[in-house]
Amino acid sequence: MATDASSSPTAATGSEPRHGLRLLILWVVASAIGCPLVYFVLGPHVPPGAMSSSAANQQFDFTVLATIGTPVMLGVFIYFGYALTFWRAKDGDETDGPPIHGNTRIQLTWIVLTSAIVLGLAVFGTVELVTVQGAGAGEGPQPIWKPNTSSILQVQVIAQQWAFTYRYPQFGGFETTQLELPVGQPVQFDVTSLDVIHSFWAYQLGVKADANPGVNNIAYTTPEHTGTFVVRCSELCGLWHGAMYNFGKVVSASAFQAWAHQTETQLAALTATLPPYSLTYDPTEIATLGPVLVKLGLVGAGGGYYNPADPEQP
Ligand SMILES: [Cu+2]
Repeated sequence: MATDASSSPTAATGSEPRHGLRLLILWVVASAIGCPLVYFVLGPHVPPGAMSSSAANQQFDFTVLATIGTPVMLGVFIYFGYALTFWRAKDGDETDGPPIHGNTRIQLTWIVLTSAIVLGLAVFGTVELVTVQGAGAGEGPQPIWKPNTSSILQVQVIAQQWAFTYRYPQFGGFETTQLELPVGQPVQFDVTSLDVIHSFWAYQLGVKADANPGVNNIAYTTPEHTGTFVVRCSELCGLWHGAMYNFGKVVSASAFQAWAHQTETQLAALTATLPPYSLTYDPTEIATLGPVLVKLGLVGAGGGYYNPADPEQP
C-alpha cells in the first residue's frame, strides 16, 4: 500500500492538512518568482560577461543552467524548511515514525523528471558546443567546428616561463607582448608553448586553451565590445606562474589596423631575427638568437633588450 510521502510520521489522525498540496503550491509560487529573477536579473552579471561571442555564449549557458537549477534548489530548501517547521518532534516525544514502503507515483515522477532534465541538458550542451565553435576552448590542431567566415584574424599565442607573447602572421609575423584585437572580427588563436605546459586564459573573452610545447591548439572567438581584458596563465607552470598575466585590448577595426601596421614597421628589424612563423617552435633554436641580436646591434654590450619605444636606444 503506497503512502503519501508528504505525510508526517504523526499523520495517522486523519485531521492532517494536505502537506503535499501545500508544498506543491509553495514550490510553484517560489519557482515562478525565482526563475525569472535568476534569468533576467542575475543572468547579465554571470561571468565571464559578454565581451565576445564565446563569453556571451558561456554566460547564456550558465544562466540557463542556473535557471533550471533554481526550482530544484528551491524544492530542497522549501521541503527542508517545511519539515523543520511542521514535522518537528514534540518535546519529550521519543517514539519512531511509522515505516514507509515506497510510493509509486513519487518514484515514477522522480525517474521521469530527472531523465527528462539530464537528456534535455545533453541535447542542449551538444547544440551549444556545435553552434559556438568549440565554446572558446582549445580544440587541438584540427578543429571540428570552425567559424563560417573566410576573413579571420590569426593570432599566435606563445607561452613560456613566465610570459605570453603574440605573433600576427598576417602582419609580417611580428611578435609582441601586446595583445590587440579588432571588435567584430572573428579571431583564431593558435596557442603553443616553448617550454612547459601553460594555459592561455583570456578571461573576459571566454577563451581558455592549453599551451603545450610542440602542439598547436586552436581556439576561436569574436570580440563584440571594445575594452580591456585580462590574460592569465591557467596551468601551474613553475615559480612565477602567479605573475604570468597581462592585459589585452579590443579596439575599433581602424585603430587595430593602425596599431598593427605601426607595430609591424617598428619591429621589422626584430622580426627579421625571429624564427620564421610556424605553428610550433623548437625552443633550442632560440639559443642562436642572442648572437644575431648582438650582431644587428639590437642588444647592447650591457645586455639590455631592444625597445623601439625608448629614444635612448639606437
Ligand atoms: Cu604559465
